[in-house]
Amino acid sequence: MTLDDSTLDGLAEHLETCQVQARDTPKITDDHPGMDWEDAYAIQDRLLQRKRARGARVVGFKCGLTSHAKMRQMGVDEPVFGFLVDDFALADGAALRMAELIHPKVEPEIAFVLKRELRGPGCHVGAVLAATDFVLPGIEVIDSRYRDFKFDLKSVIADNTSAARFVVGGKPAPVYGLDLRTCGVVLEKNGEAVALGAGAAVLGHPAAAVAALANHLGRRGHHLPAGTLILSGGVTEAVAVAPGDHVALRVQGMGQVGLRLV
Ligand code: 0L1
Ligand code: MG
Repeated sequence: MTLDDSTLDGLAEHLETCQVQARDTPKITDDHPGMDWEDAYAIQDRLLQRKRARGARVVGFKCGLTSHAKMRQMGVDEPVFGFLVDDFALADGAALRMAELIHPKVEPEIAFVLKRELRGPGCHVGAVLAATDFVLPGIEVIDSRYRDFKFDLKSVIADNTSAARFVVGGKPAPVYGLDLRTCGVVLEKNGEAVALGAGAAVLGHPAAAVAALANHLGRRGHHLPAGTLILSGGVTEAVAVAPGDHVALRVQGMGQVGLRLV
């Protein structure tokens, strides 16, 4: 750790204010270039404490930067992780008000819901599949608080990995009988397919991202309880949206889920 408590608190407050007021900021490492990984996750923890103090409840976690292409682009070799609270959840087909956000983008993801807890270190794809109740399509709405999505990795971790909203739905499916690597994913905007991929784009297998999350939490003394929802990471690049857009995600064997932007 390089930052003291009051600096960590101040940065968490600053990022949350940007989120609540839907205004952007230069990345925080501009003023704190010596910030380390522990500082970054400590700011994220403080962001969560602030939300909890106002009544928000943790409903799950997200994995970010899970595609090898995006990791190479960012010069990193492991994903980043964030939390999901109930305030972020939208109903299938709901209207998302753009005025509440800065510059949202949507990502097509495969979501997991656990029937048994997962604890790292030592978690692996097999353990994740054994602990999974079902998988289902999920659209993550990311909204970096950083101006023009310009950030480095430590800044983005502090900003809860750009988490803003999410919707899950479709036809939840048990993992037995599904090959999540070859499972096709189609993201449509206004009826047109704008991003296509398969589950293997996420670390070779989406369950590998969930295992990496369990191992990350294990190193920090936490675990994933039964019932946790996990967004395993974008299968394709993120897609920008505008008011009037309708976004639908179809995932092979799991039905579809959608959002309207107003
Ligand atoms: O969920 C994600 O993969 C996004 C991680 C943060 C980086 C970004 O805002 O693009
Ligand atoms: Mg994502």
